[in-house]
Amino acid sequence: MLRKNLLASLCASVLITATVPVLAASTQTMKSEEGTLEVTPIVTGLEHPWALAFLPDRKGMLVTERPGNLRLVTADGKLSAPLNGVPTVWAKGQGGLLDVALSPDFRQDRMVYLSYAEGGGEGNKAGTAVGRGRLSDDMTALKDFQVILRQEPKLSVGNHFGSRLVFDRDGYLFVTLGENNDRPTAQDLDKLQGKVVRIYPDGTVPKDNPFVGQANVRPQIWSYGQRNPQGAALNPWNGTLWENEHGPQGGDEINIIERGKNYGWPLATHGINYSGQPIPEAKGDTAEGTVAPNHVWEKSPGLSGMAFYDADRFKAWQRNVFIGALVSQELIRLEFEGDKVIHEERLLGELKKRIRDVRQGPDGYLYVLTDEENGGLYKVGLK
Ligand SMILES: [Ca+2]
Repeated sequence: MLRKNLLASLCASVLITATVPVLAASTQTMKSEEGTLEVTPIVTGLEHPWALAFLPDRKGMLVTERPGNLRLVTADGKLSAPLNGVPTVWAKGQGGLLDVALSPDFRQDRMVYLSYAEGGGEGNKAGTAVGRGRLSDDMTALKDFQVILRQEPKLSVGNHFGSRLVFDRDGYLFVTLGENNDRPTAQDLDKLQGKVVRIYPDGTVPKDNPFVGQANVRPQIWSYGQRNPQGAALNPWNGTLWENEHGPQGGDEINIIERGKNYGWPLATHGINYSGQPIPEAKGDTAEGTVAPNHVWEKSPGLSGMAFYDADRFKAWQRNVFIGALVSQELIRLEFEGDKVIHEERLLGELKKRIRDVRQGPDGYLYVLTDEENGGLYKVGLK
């Protein structure tokens, strides 16, 4: 009888704890080329998490959830209530709250940058927007949130918003912007669809941007011909901006982004339409005046967040690049000779989850988000 009661109360406590996100302690091990992987869930119960940003001084990290919540995960794995002061997002299809990045001067200004899908277009369409707010001292709210960039006109009915936020070494903010599934816009310089833009942290335009002063051209544009860039990171060894983007059916790409260049979409692509037909505008997998991808996958893994590994903790991973894959449900590890990919390994397939983002933590572990209704944050290292 006693035993039965104990069992019942145990079951009850399990039921209660299972309804709130909790610290999960069970580490899984998986084989990999560089040794045994240790994969530890830090938080579960996240709703379609999209991005994370580490706070300084091991204060934890900010995590976005696509339906519109920004939460704090403390260093010991506690998940906060949604922060106040986050803008209303257009959470449909691929839209919602997307990337999060801290100001390079975060210790002084406490500015948090968000990218997200914003509604309000004609016919209930949406576009990507970027804004910033000051993280309150008690870390429960963003104060005085202001929009600093928006795609206008808004053309998306639910697809291809991008977007990633990357500060370079000089403090310029780069934003990758999807073409809203409206292919020709990626070549239209009077629109911000299908572009990488470069702005000051307050949204104003640097005078040395490549198209400043030209008629009917958006001066924020840094490069064009992008499709749906859902990954980007600054190369820590030389300061260049790397971006990855989804091809259509086939043709996911890594690009090294240079000032004023045309990255080809939809004139040049290794992919075809989902219908099996060629992309109507495509001239082939190359086109004159466009930059070929640095690396291309003929079969699309569904690329998302990207991280360069430059920590000391795991020597075997140094100078590698990691990219989350949504469709193939893996973490891609790439080895390089210079800028050229010479080897690829697929990790975390055992999880069977869409990998949305990967970042290197201050402790040298990788932190990975899974894009699921019950998504998780995992810490990944080598044994
Ligand atoms: Ca391209």
